[in-house]
Amino acid sequence: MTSNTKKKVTAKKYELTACRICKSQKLYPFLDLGYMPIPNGFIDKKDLNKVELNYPLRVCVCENCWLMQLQHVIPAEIMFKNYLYVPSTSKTMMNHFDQMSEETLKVAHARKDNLIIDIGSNDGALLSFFKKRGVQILGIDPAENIVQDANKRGIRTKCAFFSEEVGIETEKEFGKAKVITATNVIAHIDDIHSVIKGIKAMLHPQGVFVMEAPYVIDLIDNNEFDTIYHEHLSYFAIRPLIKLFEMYGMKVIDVRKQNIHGGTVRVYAAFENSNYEVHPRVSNFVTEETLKKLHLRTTYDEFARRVKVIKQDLVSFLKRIKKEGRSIIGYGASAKGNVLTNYCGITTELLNFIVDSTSYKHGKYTPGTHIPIFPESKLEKETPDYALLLSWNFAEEIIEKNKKYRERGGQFIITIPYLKIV
Ligand code: JHZ
Repeated sequence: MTSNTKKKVTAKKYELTACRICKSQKLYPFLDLGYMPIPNGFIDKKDLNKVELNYPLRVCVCENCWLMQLQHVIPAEIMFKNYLYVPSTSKTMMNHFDQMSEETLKVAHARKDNLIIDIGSNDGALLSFFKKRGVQILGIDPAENIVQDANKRGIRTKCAFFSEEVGIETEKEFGKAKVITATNVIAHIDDIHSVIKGIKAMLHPQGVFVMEAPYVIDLIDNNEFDTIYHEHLSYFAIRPLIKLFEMYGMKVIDVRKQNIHGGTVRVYAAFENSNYEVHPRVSNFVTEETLKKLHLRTTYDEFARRVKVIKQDLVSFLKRIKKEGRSIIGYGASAKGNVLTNYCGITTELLNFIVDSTSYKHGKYTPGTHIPIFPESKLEKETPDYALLLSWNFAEEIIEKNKKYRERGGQFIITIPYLKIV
C-alpha cells in the first residue's frame, strides 16, 4: 500500500446550477459520498505516488421534474478518453446484447440494408450482434484506445464524444439510421439536450431510438448506492424521460424492464408523428413511480439513511473477520467497487487484492484505495477465505464459475441489497 497525495478539487468549479432536463433550480441535495477519484481511473504502479485528484460525489433530486442527478459534473475528457471498462468479458452482458439486438430490429421492422448506430459503442459488444444479424452498423465512442481495437475487429467505429454537431455530421456522411441504440451512456452525458438533437438529426422518420440505463426505483429499493459515481450524471425514472422527449417532438413508445446491472430500463422512443403506438406499459411505469413516491423528499432521505447503515455493517464485518485471521480479496474491479471501497475506506489492510476478467485492468491498482488487480485465476491459486463481490450485478455468473473455490470452503460476501454470505 502506498500513500500518495490526495488532492481535493474545489467543489464550486463543477457545481450544477440547474436541473439537467427541466432547468429548474430547485435541487434538493440528499446524499454526500465524500470526495473520490474518478471511478475508472485505475493506476499504473509507476504512478502510485503521484497526486490523485478527488472530486465531490454528492447527489440531489430536482423538485420540479424529479430527475435524480449528481451535484457536480466532472469534464468527460477526464473520464472517457482512455477507458478501461469493456462489457464483452461478461457472458451475461453478451447474452443481454444478443437478445436486445433481436428485439430492437423486430420493434423497428428493420431490413438488411438499414443502418444501426450505437452511441457509446465501447468495444462493439452490442454492434457485433447487429452485424451477425446482417444489418449495416456504425459505432460512435470517445475512448481512443477502445475505438482502435473495435475497428481492428471489423466494428466500424467513429471516435467522438456524441453531441448535436456529431449527429448532424454523421447523418451527412452515413445517412439516416433505422435504429439508434445507447446503452449505459445517456446517463453519462451532461448536455442531454444536445444529445437528443443529435439523435433527431440521425434518426429515420420511422426509426426508433433505444436507450438503457439503471432504473432509479431499483437503485433506491435495493440500496445500490455504489452505482452512484462521477460517470453517472443522471439516474432515470420514466416520467422525466417522457418530458425530455416531448420537448423535442418525440414520444416514449415502450419501456421494458431488464434484470441487468441491478435493474435497468430499456426505453424505446420515436418521432411524435411516426406510426408507432404508445404501449400501455409506459403509463404503468409512470403510475408505479408515483406509488413509489419518487416525488417526495422522504424517499431520498430514507435511501441516504440506509446507505450509512450498509457502510457501518460492512466495515465492522470485514474488520471482525480480518481480526480472526481470515483472508479477504475483492472480486470484480468494477467502477462501483471503487465507489464502495473508497466510501467505506477499504484498502489493502482489509482486501489483499482484487481479481477481474478484464485484461486491460491487470497489473493496475484501484483509484484511491490502491488495491492491486490480478486475473481471476489467482482466486483458484490462493483460495482466500472470503471474496467480497464488488460486481454484485454479476453474482450469478461469478458464483457459478467459481464452484471449485466454493467447494474448497471459499465464501462470497455480497453487500447489495444487504450484507449476506454465500
Ligand atoms: P460492471 C460499468 O460500470 C461502467 P462497472 C459504465 N459506466 C456503466 O454504466 C456500467 O458499467 C453499466 C468483472 N467481471 O459491469 C469485469 C469479472 O471479473 O459491474 C468488470 O471489470 N468476472 C459504462 O465497472 C467488472 O467485473 C466476471 O465473471 O461498475 C464488472 O463491471 C464478470 C461477469 C465480470 O460495471
